[in-house]
Amino acid sequence: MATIKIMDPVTRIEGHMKVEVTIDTVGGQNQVVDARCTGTLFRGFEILLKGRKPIDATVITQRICGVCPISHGQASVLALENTAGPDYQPPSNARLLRNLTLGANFVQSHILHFYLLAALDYIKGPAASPWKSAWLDEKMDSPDMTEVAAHLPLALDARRHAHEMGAVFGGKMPHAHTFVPGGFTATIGGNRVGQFRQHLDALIGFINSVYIPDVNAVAQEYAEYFDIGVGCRNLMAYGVFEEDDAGIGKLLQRGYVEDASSVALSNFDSSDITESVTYSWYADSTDNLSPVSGETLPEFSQGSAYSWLKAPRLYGKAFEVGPLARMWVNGDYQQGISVMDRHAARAHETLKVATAMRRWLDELDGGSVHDNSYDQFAGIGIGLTEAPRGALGHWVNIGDDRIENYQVITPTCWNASPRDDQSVPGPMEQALIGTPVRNPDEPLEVLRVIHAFDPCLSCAVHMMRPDQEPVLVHTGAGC
Ligand code: NFE
Repeated sequence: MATIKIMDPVTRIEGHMKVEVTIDTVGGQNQVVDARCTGTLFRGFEILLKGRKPIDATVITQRICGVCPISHGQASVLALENTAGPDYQPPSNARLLRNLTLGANFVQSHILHFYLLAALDYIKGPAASPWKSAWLDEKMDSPDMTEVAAHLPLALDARRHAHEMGAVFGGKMPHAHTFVPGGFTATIGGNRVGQFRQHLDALIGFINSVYIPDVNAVAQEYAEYFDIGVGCRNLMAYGVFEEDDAGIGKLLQRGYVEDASSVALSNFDSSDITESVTYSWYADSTDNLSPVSGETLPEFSQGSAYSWLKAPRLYGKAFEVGPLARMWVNGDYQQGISVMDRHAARAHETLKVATAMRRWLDELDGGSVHDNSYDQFAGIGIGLTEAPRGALGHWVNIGDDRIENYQVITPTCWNASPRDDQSVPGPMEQALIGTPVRNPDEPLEVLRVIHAFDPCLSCAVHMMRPDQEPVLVHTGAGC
């Protein structure tokens, strides 16, 4: 008989998510046969940006999240600059300083994810908060997993290096105040380049000698997870880390693949994206709008809707985004799509970005960091970039020097989306279906699938209804 299990909230993710799975016996084995992911809070940043000065968008949207704020800063400056036309270019130094600060944010986020959010599904942490992990299976006691566990304090130190590195040109972390349309406001004077390089050298040492070997060790011990959590097999990236001032060449290219094709196509733009709200708590009139004309009209009701996340679709189809999608589209990692492939691709991306940062430091010169001819722009602007968790887009419409409309589609909206108007489940829901479960009363394998996506519901949705108490339902230790 089928069992329905609800995890609310799912722990060791950022933000608040409920996951409901139906478990049944298939071919003599318990497995997930249906899944629903729910963003339980409403974000609303789109509404509070209306009527603001355009330049405020960069400050305000960074507050969407403390883990990937630099990506929101980058997306907002790209959107604002795009209102001046597709050819607008800030100075080269601004491009490099943005790359370096965003790169620092990627590195800290990926290290945070593996050691603090995901690894504890495979290793036994010290018996003290915040490490304490549930006992999931006997493999956690293996010598290799015990060695990974011993590296947790090193990861904390590495993450501190990454945050301090980001603050060198960001002014502070997590929310930098040096990202502005027209350029950047930090200079490369003093010993900033030297300080940045010191942190970077330490981090590259950690990534090479600890992080990648630890991911490899977990992947070897839990090799069955190369076959679990496959999902929709469609992968998409907007691309990030501009390598030229025109913003065309990127360290990680734009593109998409369907059905895990090895050849990525890049001939899409944001007009090919729509957001379905058939299963989301938004007005039906906003169904399948392009974000250029998107609206945020919350309408909480029961009906068939079950999430505050909308369901973004490219060409009407669900696409997974994130490090694996980026590395796949770029041709850097195409070994497979699964729980372990997501961890492996993320670790290899960390090294690729950190290595490129050395080159961007060398490319900085004594030229300007800001285009002083920059003026307030008007009209529609689109900023497409990547956050650590995947493709991030900001869409702005400016009239009379005020924001008339602002739309944000975050990576977690792509990955943790509910069903769309065709009732097709979102990428994470698809990845959960088929997951083998040892004990249906404690479906802890489900957590490993969810954590591999590194969802951030803070980015996706935010505000709660103050008239209701949060409900905590857990299926067992670790959930
Ligand atoms: Ni709150 Fe974020 C990233 C963005 S996820 S972490 O990475 O945008 O949706």
